[in-house]
Amino acid sequence: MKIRWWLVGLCGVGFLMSGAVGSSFGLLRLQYQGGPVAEKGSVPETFRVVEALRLQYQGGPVFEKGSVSGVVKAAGQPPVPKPIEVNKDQDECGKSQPAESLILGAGNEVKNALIRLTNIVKGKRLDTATKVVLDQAKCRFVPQVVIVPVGATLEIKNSDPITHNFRTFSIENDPINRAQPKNGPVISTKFTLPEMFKAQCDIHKWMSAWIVVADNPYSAVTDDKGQFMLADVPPAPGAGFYQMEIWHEMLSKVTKEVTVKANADTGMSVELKK
Ligand SMILES: [Cu+2]
Repeated sequence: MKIRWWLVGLCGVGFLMSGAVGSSFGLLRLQYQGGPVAEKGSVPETFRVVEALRLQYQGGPVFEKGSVSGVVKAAGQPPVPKPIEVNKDQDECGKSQPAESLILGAGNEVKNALIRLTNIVKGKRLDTATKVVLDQAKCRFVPQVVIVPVGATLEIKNSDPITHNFRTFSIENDPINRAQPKNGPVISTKFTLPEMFKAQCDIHKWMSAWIVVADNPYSAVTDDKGQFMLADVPPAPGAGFYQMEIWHEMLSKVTKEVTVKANADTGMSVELKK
């Protein structure tokens, strides 16, 4: 990605001069100015600068820890996709595969919803040394939604005795499009910019996953009971609140304000509409 470094530098000076990190981030977000766009691309330059500023999340020790936990449910009775007929490699993949685009529990609990705090700028360290594994096993991606910190390693494995072709649809990060034969080497990669994008196998069309490249450590994916937990969250500065985004590929995206208290859990109940 091309960054106007002088512009980033200019914003950086303003950033440093405006005091506390939290308040200056909020101030900068308010300073968006609409007008003619001289260089038009798929992502406007202004957005790119804001994305660059988002990387200024500061990790360190958290002395006053709270947490946010809860359950995500689907409203009403959204239609659950039918199993997908398998037309390739049936010996390994079976005759059908369950559709993973919407998995609901008995009480409409949503599996694989993404929860993240979007405006937190200070908290625990982002673990950039970690290795996150995305496996292709029994002709499915495991997990189906995977969170990878910016700069951390994603290892894409193939545990099946057949060939898969791993392909991503990223824009900010370099896309990947590589065949991965059985017993083939692990594809090891790093993503440098926060972004959420789809991945798929070109050979087996039902295989898809979402990769979430996170620039702060406060994101989670719901389990098969629809539950999530964000741990070690410091209370928002100035008795404020955080923006919590809840997203699922087939349902609505919801943003909620969440207040975090030291040594306490904040319970959230989230309903996503179709
Ligand atoms: Cu495949």
